Amino acid sequence: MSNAFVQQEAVQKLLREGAGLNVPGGSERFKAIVHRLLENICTLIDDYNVTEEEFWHAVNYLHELGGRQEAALLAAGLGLEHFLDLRQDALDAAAQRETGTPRTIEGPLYVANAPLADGHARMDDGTDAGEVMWLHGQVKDNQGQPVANAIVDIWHANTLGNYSFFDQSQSDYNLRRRIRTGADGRYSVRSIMPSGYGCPPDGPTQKLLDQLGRHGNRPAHIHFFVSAPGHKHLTSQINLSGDQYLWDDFAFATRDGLIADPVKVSDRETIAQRELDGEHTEVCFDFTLCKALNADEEHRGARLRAKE
Ligand code: MBD
Ligand code: FE
Repeated sequence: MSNAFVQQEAVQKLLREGAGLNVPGGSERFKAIVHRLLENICTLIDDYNVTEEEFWHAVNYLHELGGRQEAALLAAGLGLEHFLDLRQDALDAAAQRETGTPRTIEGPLYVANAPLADGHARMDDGTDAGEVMWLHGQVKDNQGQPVANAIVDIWHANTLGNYSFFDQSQSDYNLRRRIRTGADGRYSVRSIMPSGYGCPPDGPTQKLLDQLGRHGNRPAHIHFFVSAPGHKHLTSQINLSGDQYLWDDFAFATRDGLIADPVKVSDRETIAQRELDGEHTEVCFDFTLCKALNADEEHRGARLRAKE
């Protein structure tokens, strides 16, 4: 710590007392973390000569963030959620674990318990005149063998970049489905092509991004949770190639190995087979799951989620 003021005994005593280090009770780990946080904030204030006006502006910003339920959105936008992925990747590499499909951030817009279907489902309610998307693929293990009884939990935005539940104009669970794979490990859905997402322009996240000279846009993407007995839970997304924000995602989720190329389908036999009316866009993406080392790894980590 470079700053002399924060090092003064009276300040150090205040930080210890603020974090409850001088009293019994509470959690040792939590106390240590809060102590570090307080010291970091005080050092920052001192190093940058943060004014009292700026300090209370920041406090009020937290109120705004909570009031608009955007704390998790900001965590994604500041790259903190991606940092957690990079850190898990590094831990996996250090443990020389096998790699499967890359992980990438969940984001703040998941809703639990979407309708569950075997093998195939239609995801859209038919009210959005978006281009029909036929999304399909196979869940495999590290030996390339199909994984049966995998749950592929899929969610994506509509043509306005909005997600059902958070966008109350959409029907319940629109563009949200869970598909259970059969012996062939395959999943397929009929849906509509999603558009990219943009942060609420009047919200606190965008307000902060503006001050950083950054935009708040994401490329068109589709989220997945993929889980199966004996396999490590995967949280990931695919990005659709051709999007102007493909490598300029405000949430830093784009990764090599997670880009799918949409293909126009006009073959009449394929159209008939899929019981579609005509030309549509096909998106194919396979997943490779790693073996779980314990039962915990089979499930997604705890996090406050809608309807869970
Ligand atoms: C999204 O759709 C999203 O996936 C993330 C991470 C942040 C905001 C909107
Ligand atoms: Fe998203």
